[in-house]
Amino acid sequence: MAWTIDTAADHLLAAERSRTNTGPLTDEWPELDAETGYAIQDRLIAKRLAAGERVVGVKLGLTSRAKQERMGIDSPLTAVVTDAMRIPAGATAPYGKLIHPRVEPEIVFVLGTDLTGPDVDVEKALAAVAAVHAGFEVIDSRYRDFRFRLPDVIADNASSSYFVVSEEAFAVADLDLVAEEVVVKVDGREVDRANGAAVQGHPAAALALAANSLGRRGITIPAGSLVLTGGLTDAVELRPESEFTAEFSTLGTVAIPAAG
Ligand code: OOG
Ligand code: MG
Repeated sequence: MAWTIDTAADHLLAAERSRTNTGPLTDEWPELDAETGYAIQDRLIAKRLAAGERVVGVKLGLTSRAKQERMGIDSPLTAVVTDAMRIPAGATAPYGKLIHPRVEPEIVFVLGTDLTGPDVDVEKALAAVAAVHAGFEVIDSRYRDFRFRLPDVIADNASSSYFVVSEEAFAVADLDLVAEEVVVKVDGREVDRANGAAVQGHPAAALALAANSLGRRGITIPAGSLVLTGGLTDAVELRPESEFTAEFSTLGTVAIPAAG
């Protein structure tokens, strides 16, 4: 079968709804490039919006060395987050809807003003930030064994599934975002740690990267958007019988409790 932007978007949405994973698109569509990957991502999001979802922000993927090395891709990417992907702080993950979930700690920004690339630097990015939160992202690739190339993961909206954002908000001026540390624990035992420098040297550099790459596609990140700046550590397999916590040095703790 010859793939099109539309059939690829439908295929990924069907895989998500039916919880059946699939081979990477590039296995059958070797000339698929990043640009067409974004066209598939746009189509997939348009279909989600047509079904009633609302865009609430942007997520970055593969912004840290830990994530890039694990996934074998050294280029960051952007994707879209909707209201349907948000789970309330303190709730467990919707395991019945997930294929092979993993969880990763992220620093999350809320924008106070619009941000438009392509000339955004760290300083401009920080000036647009109204609040900073601790986040935990649940990723769930539609591709078997999380095996994909860059255009595949762009098309699959960067493995988006769910995310949690802490309730408490902090001002940029009250934080050292580069030094901000996170410890990831499973059932109270540390499995990984990193600090804000892990994402592009500075979480606001990740925000600038998102604004600039979206800006090159003519897209502004509007005021009020959430921006998930990317996993600080490698992602950890998410299991219903365990409790997962990301304990940030200043931003506080986000947790995904055991199910049931
Ligand atoms: C791609 C999603 C990456 C992040 O924060 O790096 C991502 C993946 O690892 O499946 O969300
Ligand atoms: Mg992520």
